[in-house]
Amino acid sequence: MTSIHFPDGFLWGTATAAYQIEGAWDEDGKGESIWDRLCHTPGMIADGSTGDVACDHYHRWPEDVASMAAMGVKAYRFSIAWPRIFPTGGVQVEPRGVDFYRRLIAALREQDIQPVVTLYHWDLPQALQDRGGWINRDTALRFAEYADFAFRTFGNDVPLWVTHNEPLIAAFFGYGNGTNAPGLRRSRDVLTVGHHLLLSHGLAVQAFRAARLRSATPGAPDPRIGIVLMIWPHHPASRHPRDVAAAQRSDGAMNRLFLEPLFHGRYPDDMLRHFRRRLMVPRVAPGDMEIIAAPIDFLGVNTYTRLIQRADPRDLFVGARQVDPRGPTTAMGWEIYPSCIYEALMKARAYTDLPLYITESGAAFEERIDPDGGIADADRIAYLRDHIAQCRRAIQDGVDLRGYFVWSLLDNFEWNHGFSQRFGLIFTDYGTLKRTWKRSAYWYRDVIAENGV
Ligand code: GCO
Repeated sequence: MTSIHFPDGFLWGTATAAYQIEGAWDEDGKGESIWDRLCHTPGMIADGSTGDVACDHYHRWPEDVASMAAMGVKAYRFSIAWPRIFPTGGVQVEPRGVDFYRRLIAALREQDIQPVVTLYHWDLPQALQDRGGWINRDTALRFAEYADFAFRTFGNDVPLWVTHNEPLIAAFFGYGNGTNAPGLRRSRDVLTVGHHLLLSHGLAVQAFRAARLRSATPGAPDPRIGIVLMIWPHHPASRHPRDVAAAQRSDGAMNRLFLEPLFHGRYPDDMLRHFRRRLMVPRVAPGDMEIIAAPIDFLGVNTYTRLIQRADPRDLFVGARQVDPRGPTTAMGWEIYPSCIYEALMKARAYTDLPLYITESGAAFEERIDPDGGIADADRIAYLRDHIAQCRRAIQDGVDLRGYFVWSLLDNFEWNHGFSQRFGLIFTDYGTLKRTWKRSAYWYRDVIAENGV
C-alpha cells in the first residue's frame, strides 16, 4: 500500500449529531423534539430504543472532547439541538441550553479542535411540528431566527457553520416514507417540505451575512457558512434504457433536486415534470429560488456507498427500485464501494468550485471485543483507508477538498435502527456508557499525525 499524503492544513475530523449522542432529552428546560416524539411512539424504532439517554454526551462531553484531543482531531462536527435553545420553537430562549453549547465550543477551542456546527440535524421543536412543521412556510422563518440567534451567540467561535444536514432525508424520510420524524406519509407535500428546508437555508445565509462575523482566533479566516448534502452515486442495474432512466430519476430525486436549486437557482426540469405527474409540486413563492441560491462558502458532502437502481413502476416516488449490492457490505447492508466518494466529489464539483468537505464517511460493522478487551475493527480500518484514498484521488484530479470527517466519533443512536448499528471509532457500552477506543481510533490518530494513510 503506497502512502497517501494530504495538503497541509487538511481538516481531519469526526462527526456526530445532537439527538444521536446527547441524551438528557428533557433536561435543563430542553423542549420536546420531533425525534423525542417519534421514539416515544411504540413501533417506530427497530429495537424499541430512544435517544432519551443515548451516549449521555450532555453530561460526558468533557471525556469525549478529551478523546478527540488525544486522537489529535482537528475539527469536530456536531449539531445544536434547536429545542435546547428555543424549547417551544418561539422566542423564549433557554439559557441552560445556550450554556451547554458555549462550554462545549470553548472546550473544543482550548484543545485546538475547530467546532463545525450543524444548525439542523433533523430535531425540530415539536411545538413547531404541531403547527405544521416544514409543510408550514413559517417554520423557515423560525429557523432563520434560530440561526440568527446562534450566529450572534456562538458565531465568532465557530469557523464552519452548516445550516442543514441532508434536507433530502428530512423531507423524503420524514414526510414521504415516514421512517424518520415526524413519521408522516404525505407524499404530495414532500417537495414543499424540501423547498421550505432550502428556503430556510437561504434565509439563514442572509442572517449569517448580516451578522458580519469575525473570527475569534487571531489570524484565522472569518467564519464561513455552507450546507451538507447526501450525495451518493446512482448506477443503473443494466444498460437497458428503462434502468438507465430509473437511475437518472433517483439521482434526480436524491442529488440534483438539492444541488440545482442551491447552485443554479432552479429545480431540475426532468424531476419537476416527473413529480408533477404524481401531483407532487413544491409550493414556490416569487423570489424563493433567488433566496435559496444565495452564495455560500463551502459544500459538505456525506457519502457512504452507491445505489444500483432498476426500473420499477410500483415505486411511488421515482419509479425505481434499489437492487442488491454487488459486493461486500457493511452491517447496514450498504455496499462497500470506495469510489462512491470520488464520484460524489466529482459530481459536486460539476456544480460548484467552492471548497468541499467530506462531512460524513464511515461504516457500521458487528463489533467483537477481543480477549484483551480491545476491539479489532479491521474492517472499519480497511473501509476508512480505502475511502480516504479516494479523497486523495479526487484532490489529484483537481477537487478542492479541505477535510474529511469520520462518521462517527462514537457508537450512537442510529435513528430508526436504534442502537443496533455501530459506526463509532469509539465503542459505546449502552449499559454503562463506558467508552472504549476501537483499533480504528488508534489508526485514525496515526492518520491525522501523518496527514495521510
Ligand atoms: C445521515 C446522518 C447520520 C447517520 C449516518 C449513518 O447522514 O444519515 O447524518 O445521522 O447516522 O449517516 O447512517
